[in-house]
Amino acid sequence: MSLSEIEEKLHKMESEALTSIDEAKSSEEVEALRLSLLGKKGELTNILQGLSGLDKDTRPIVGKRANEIKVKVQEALDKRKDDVFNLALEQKLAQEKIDITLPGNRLALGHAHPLSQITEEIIDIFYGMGFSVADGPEIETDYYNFDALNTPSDHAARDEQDTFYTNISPETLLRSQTSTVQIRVMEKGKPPFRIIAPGRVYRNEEVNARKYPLFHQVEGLLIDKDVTFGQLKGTLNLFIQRLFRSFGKPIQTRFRPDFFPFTEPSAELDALCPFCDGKGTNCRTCGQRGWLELLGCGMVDPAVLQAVNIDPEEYSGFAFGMGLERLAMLRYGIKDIRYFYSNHMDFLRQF
Ligand code: 2NM
Repeated sequence: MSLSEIEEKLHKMESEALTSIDEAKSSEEVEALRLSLLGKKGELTNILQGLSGLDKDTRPIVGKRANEIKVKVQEALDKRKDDVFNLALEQKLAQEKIDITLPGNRLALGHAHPLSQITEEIIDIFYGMGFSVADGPEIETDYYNFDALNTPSDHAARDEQDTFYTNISPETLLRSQTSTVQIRVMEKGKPPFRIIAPGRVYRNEEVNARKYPLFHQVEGLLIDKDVTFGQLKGTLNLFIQRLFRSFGKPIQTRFRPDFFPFTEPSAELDALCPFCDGKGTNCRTCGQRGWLELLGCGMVDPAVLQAVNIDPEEYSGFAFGMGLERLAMLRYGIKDIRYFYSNHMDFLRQF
């Protein structure tokens, strides 16, 4: 073979190699080409190995040219490998494109139970008037539930028909009011006191739309020097305005005489029915009465103060108690107390 024939063969080999490299579609194809072009049995290796058979003048020219091709092919292989990699990546990215404007999967978010919500609101309102929160046990003794609260031994509330006694001991019961907490606080501390006691209470009652053997109360207590019934009225009237501010109008209140063993005098706080504005006609909420009974209250009986070693000559105070289910039913327009304990999502989601 003449030099020019060899050179032509090399040129052809080079352009064929570069073309096939350019046409490789994957890194596997590129690696297969690397092996067939540059490997031990590759075409170029063959030529470079055959150099010794060439004459002295041709050998360096062919050798130089073959080495040039080897470097070119190596570079082309490396470049193609990068290119197919980037191409594959681009294709993958295009295929797996994410539409970030699609709505996501919403996590179901819970919220506080309506009874917890109204408890928090009531606590907030009394915080604003300087009260703090106290709590105590739900399993009580008849001393804290009745005796210390000036409840006579023959009082109807003590009856098993009304109160749940336990088999722990004859005097152990489920508290029927959270005033037990007030007694415990007064026993331990020194006046003045300004506390509210929210919590569960238990009364042995048949279930209906308005009654349930377990319900929730907030009871309040203020003990100081020279406390007046006027302060009681002012405090509770302001509380009612704030609790029912969602009605968007002032709520007219009135105090009617009532009786509790632990207060004297005692009163019932009524609100003019905000649903019928006191007219009563066809009003289901106030049962045609025009007034809603909201809570009980009064001046703490001196006998209660004596039971916790507070001198009634030096200190006086007022107390009040309210049922949360009843207030929540009025506030949110709930028709049946059993909804609070049914755990139906359709009910709970409304609050
Ligand atoms: C009520 C009504 C009136 C009351 C009394 C006391 C205590 F401990 F000071 F004697 N705590 N709560 C009270 C007074 C509760 O609930 C209708």
